[in-house]
Amino acid sequence: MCISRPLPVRIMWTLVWFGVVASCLQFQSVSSQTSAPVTPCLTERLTGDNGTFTSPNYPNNYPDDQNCRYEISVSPPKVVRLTFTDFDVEQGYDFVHVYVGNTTDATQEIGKFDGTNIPRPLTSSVSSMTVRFSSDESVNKKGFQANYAAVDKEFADCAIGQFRCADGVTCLHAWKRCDGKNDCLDGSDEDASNCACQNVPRYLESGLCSASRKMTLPNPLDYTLTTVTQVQNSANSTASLALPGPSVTPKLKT
Ligand SMILES: *[C@@H]1O[C@H](CO)[C@@H](O)[C@H](O)[C@H]1NC(C)=O
Ligand SMILES: *[C@@H]1O[C@H](CO)[C@@H](O)[C@H](O)[C@H]1NC(C)=O
Ligand SMILES: *[C@@H]1O[C@H](CO)[C@@H](O)[C@H](O)[C@H]1NC(C)=O
Ligand SMILES: [Ca+2]
Ligand SMILES: [Ca+2]
Repeated sequence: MCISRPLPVRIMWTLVWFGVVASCLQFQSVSSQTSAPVTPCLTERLTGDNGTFTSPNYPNNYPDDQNCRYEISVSPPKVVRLTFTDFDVEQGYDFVHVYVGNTTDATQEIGKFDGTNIPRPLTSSVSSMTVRFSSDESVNKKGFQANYAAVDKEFADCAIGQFRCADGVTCLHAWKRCDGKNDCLDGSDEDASNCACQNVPRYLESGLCSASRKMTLPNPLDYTLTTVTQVQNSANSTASLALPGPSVTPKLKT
């Protein structure tokens, strides 16, 4: 850092200050002369059923100011499974983002990684996945290496009290359904045709409908129940009556 302590004699201090400023300027011009020219990375399209890709220059350090995009697409109905095999990205400044589909829209992001921990394997719910790598204007690391493969989609077996998104792989707390906010990447929890409010007893009201003493079906107690009568007659409904206190979100005895 270009900082000096004050000296007791004022004239000395002034001289030292000019000396420090001059050496700072000199240092800056030297460092800007020696910084490497920026090579922008191109979008890489990966369309085989499996493959490997890396950050630019791997296994040497990646350059500054990168914004690389890797578009992976496999043959439907297969989906993409991504496995990192090496990972070293400047923590807090450079990042690897992973998105479901051929997009870098923030709403489709399923992971954002930096540092030196190898990220967990990630699986897309559709036949495409996009990886983005960004680096800032200083400090470079080795980067990453990753494999991808076309795999069969594994449908989630969501528990009672959960909602399965239309993508078939994501389970949410059922109270996140019809609450006015997109929680499924595909927005299926807010699908208006499934969010009509139904009249139910006060102890069952939830989410978007709670102001009107209504709830949506399938319901947070058991998403296999599709009518209000089924909900009211269910053991879970009876059980929830026995719970203490008012509950905006129906709870289950555990
Ligand atoms: C990758 O694809 C090739 C040819 O498409 C195939 O022979 C190979 O078994 C695949 N490897 C894996 C790990 O799926
Ligand atoms: C992704 O979308 C872009 C723009 O729509 C298109 O040009 C590109 O070919 C797509 N990539 C893949 C792998 O399908
Ligand atoms: C809620 O319903 C599920 C499925 O019908 C059942 O397995 C579970 O035991 C019920 N829970 C309670 C507390 O009754
Ligand atoms: Ca950096
Ligand atoms: Ca929601």
